[in-house]
Amino acid sequence: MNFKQYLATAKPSGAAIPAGLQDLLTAVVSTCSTLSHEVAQGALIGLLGSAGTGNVQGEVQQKLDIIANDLLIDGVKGCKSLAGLASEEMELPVPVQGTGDYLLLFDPLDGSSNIDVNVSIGTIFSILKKQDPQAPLQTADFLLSGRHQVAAGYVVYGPQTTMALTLGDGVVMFTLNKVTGEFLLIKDAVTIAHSTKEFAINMSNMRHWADPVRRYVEECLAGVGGTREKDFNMRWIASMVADVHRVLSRGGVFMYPWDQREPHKPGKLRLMYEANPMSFLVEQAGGASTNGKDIIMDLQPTDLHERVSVMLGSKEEIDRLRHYHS
Ligand code: P6P
Repeated sequence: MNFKQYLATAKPSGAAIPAGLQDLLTAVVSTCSTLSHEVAQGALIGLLGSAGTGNVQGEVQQKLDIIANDLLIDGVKGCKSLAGLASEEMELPVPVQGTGDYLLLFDPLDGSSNIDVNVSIGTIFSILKKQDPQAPLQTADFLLSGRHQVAAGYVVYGPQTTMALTLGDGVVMFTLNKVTGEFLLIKDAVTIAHSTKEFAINMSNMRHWADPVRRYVEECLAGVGGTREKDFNMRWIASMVADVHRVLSRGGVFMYPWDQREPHKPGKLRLMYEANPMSFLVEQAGGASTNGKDIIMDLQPTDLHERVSVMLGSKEEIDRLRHYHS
């Protein structure tokens, strides 16, 4: 089954996918197919390296960051149901139709520091239902908790170009057939095992972590020699899409927690277009996602680009982390 057939036949929670949402998802996924081709060309078409500019986050933008952002804006501008969009790469939201049922948020190319070393990167997207479709677009329209998402997903540009998607009724995965340009269904009920032996975190930050995170990781490292009933393995790709794809594919825990390097910031990752869409996918696959104390999708945002501490994945481990934070 290809993506178009899936959209036409799927009935998440018993109802057909609204035509406006089908149109928007088709535009996003089609753009990601184009982006997959651009990413794969890399140096061949002069797309590696820095663009020499910075984004609203104060980060150096890679050439592909800007290309991905522009491709996504151009790809969805014709969607009649899309009131507006917001991107990691832009300070303010962009009106599309101004009115309409949906709001699109995205990190156009997450992990872009990995572009120049040929490591998997990806696009993360979240779709919110606009509370008052007929009212003119305002930034405040986007400030909804993750519970208001009607769809979320990512496309990882790796050895395969694979998409994970949830419409609120489980998680499905598609892989791009680069000959036909079609995304074909590969998994229709993605689940995360409640237990795992694998965790992902940037260990070089260990001395900066809060005590509950340090305790959890030290116990994982000690394994059966300590308080845990098993030994653990560690992974860190430094590309959230790739790390979360591994968690969705074989279980595990992904952590980018608050640390004291920038104590005034709650974390590194962004709530609206990184943590919330990934948390929606993880919860829909039977996992859990927390900032340590709260469930991430329950958080009420106050700023479009606010950051959050993120710990997500296999439920038993996330429950343990929440207990250590209580
Ligand atoms: P660090 C990529 O820049 C990113 O935002 C996430 O994709 C990734 O998980 C994290 O930062 C990696 O951060 O500090 O390990 O380089």
